[in-house]
This record gives sequence, structure tokens and C-alpha cells, in this order.
Amino acid sequence: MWCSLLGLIVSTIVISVNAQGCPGGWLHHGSSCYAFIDSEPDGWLEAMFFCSSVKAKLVEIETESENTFLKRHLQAIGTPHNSSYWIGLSDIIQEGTYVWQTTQQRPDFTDWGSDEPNDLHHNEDCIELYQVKNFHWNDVACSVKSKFICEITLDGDSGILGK
Ligand SMILES: [Ca+2]
Ligand SMILES: [Ca+2]
Ligand SMILES: [Ca+2]
Repeated sequence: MWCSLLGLIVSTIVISVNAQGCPGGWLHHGSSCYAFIDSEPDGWLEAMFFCSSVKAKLVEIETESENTFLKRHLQAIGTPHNSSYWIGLSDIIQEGTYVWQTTQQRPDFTDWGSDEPNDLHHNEDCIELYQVKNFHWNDVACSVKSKFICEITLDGDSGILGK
């Protein structure tokens, strides 16, 4: 299933780029394009590898504007109760130090849910947007199955669109 999903997305990228410079099916906001992937990989790392395989990254949310855009979209599409979406933030390397995957920078902006991050059972190192918490950020075990969001930055960081 993963192969066919990958093939579908790669072919979509190859055949169409929309007016804002995003691949077909990706949403544009600011200087990035976003794909909301409903398939649930076996964990945060696999979601990250999937985004890499389409020359994107697991979404990294630098600003309130970007965060609001993502949350509004998730609220608008009416995701099922209890659903969640991986983002590219973790404290895998050092407990309590949250860094974005591609830059290893600590976030300037955060949107934690109430009582989060709580590192429940000392086993929550990967971050999701959690429907139960109105898509505020939550740390959870990295092995959990979640949906995820890939981001391509149009300034050329992710490289997909020809710079
Ligand atoms: Ca971003
Ligand atoms: Ca943790
Ligand atoms: Ca938590």
C-alpha cells in the first residue's frame, strides 16, 4: 500500500504544479505547500521518511500564522474523533529539549495543549496535532500510528521545485 501511495504522490508531483507553485493536491500557505496524509504509518520516523521520499519534510511550524492555517484546515475537513497528525518536532535526542527535525533548532513558537508536554510514562518524545486537544500540540510515543502532514518550502530549502 505504501508503494502505491508513494507512486500516486510522486506522479502527482511530476505532472502538475498549481498556480502558487505547489504540486497538485498540495495546499499553499505563505511560502510553503502542505500535504495532509491520511494513511497511518507505523510511527513518527516512518512518517518522516515518507515526507523525505517525496522531497518534503514532516511539517515544521515556525509561526502562529502557519499553526492557525493547519489547525483551521484540520477543523474544516472534520477529522474523526481522536485523530492526530505528526509534526516534525521531537525530544528524541535529549529529553525535554524539543527540536525541529531538519534544523535541530528549538521552536520559537509553540502551541502546547493544556498539561502538555507531559512525557507520560517517560515515553513520549514525538509531537502531534491532537484532535482531542483541539489540535493543540501533544507529545506521544513515537511508535503510535498517526496521520501526518508533509511540507515543501518554496524558498528552495526542500529543493523539490527546481531551485
Ligand atoms: Ca513551516
Ligand atoms: Ca519526551
Ligand atoms: Ca503527552
